[in-house]
Amino acid sequence: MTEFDTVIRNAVVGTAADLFSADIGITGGVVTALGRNLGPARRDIDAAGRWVLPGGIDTHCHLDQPMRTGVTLADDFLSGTISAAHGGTTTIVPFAAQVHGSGVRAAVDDYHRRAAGKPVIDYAFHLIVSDPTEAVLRDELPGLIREGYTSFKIYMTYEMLKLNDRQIIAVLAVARREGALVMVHAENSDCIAWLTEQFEAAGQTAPYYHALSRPLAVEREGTHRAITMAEIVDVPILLVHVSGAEAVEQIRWAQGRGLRIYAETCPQYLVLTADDLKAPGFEGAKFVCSPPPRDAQSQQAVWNGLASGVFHTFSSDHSPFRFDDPAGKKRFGADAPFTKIPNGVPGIETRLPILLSEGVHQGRIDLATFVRLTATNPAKMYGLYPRKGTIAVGSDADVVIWDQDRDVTITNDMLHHNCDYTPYEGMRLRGWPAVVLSRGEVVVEEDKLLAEPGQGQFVRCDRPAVVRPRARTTAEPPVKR
Ligand code: DUC
Ligand code: ZN
Ligand code: ZN
Repeated sequence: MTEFDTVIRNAVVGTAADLFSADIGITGGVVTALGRNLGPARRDIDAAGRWVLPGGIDTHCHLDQPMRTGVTLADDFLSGTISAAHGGTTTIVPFAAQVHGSGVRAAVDDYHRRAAGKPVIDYAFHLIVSDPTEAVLRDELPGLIREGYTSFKIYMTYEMLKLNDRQIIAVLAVARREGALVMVHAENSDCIAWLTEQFEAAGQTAPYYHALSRPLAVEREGTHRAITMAEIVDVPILLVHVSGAEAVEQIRWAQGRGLRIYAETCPQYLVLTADDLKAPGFEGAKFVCSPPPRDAQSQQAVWNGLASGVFHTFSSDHSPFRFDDPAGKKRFGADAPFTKIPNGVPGIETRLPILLSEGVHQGRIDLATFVRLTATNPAKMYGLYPRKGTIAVGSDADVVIWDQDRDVTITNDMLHHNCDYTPYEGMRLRGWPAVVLSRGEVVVEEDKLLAEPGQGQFVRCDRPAVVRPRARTTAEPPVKR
């Protein structure tokens, strides 16, 4: 008689806390036992000598998100999740983006339609709040938070998305009252606009000037202002895609003062620099994203922050625009000014291998930190823990068996996104996922997809533990009801 659906045998199991040898027993999609010499199973997977880690959770990626006219994201919920799964990610949290003049609930309905029948791994949604009307703040957000959409992103820049400080404070107050987490894109919009005008006037419009139009100070100021507003409202926030040494310094300063400031960074800020935007011809457009990649000093500051706990999550910010495509980076031609180049780089599949190779194998972070940044903390920050983000009895069997010493040279051909380039072309890595299980089902085995479209399930997020209100230290601000 079989005791388990599947047993992964002889695993070297890594969690955010421990590294231990065990068999992993799985029944009904859930881990039901961890121990030595587990009993018979319908399926045995031998993981001898391999690191077996929680499936990655990518809490910042953009799939099938409508863009400005004529520009499309290359990945939808099928190609995006297939790519994610091949890279060891088993849960994604992309965005349901509010369109100006329309509601947030309408966005949620729209994105559920976009996803229907497609994902091969589990998914939740963050909201993007771009138009915080009275109805959105009073009715829609509280209702949606109760229904499992417990985090929302707000922008300090981008014309159709940005909020002013008064609006940001109003959104933060709702988050505080309802127990939601606000993710902040922190860049000073007016400074970017002024710098951009100067470069345009001087005819300096090549892709590299994108980086110069958004210098460290632009991110530093936005970061400080976001921290200040969070402090005034007394609510935690998470600063997304932190790139520069000066922003890291602000976050470290705030954390040192006891503020609940959380931070995310991404692979592009570890292994790319602004010099990549100087590539010949229009090639630099491949690396145009916001904030832009920085320099070696900022890379080091970000690595230090990953190792020391300044950062809590490591996401891809996967924003896949095809390069040689009139609906992608070349929407306005192969010599378009940097202001016309869609912002974003693809990276949903390469996120974990880059961090494992450059971080763990290079000795910059340990394996527990890798797990914490890529799975456990994302689950905790967004209310998915302990169902997701760990290997423990009772957790979903979202598990990656790594071939941790495999030599890999990244080429776009080996990736499964629908993009025609990767910014990491030619990069040599050590380690790649060998077998990926989502709720106990093998979805990828030795580079072969075994999942069916629609196999991934929508998961509701609880209110994250990190945002539960604590006693105020200053007078309660009046909150409109
Ligand atoms: N910047 C963002 O804020 N989002 C998507 C991609 C990018 O470069
Ligand atoms: Zn952003
Ligand atoms: Zn983004």
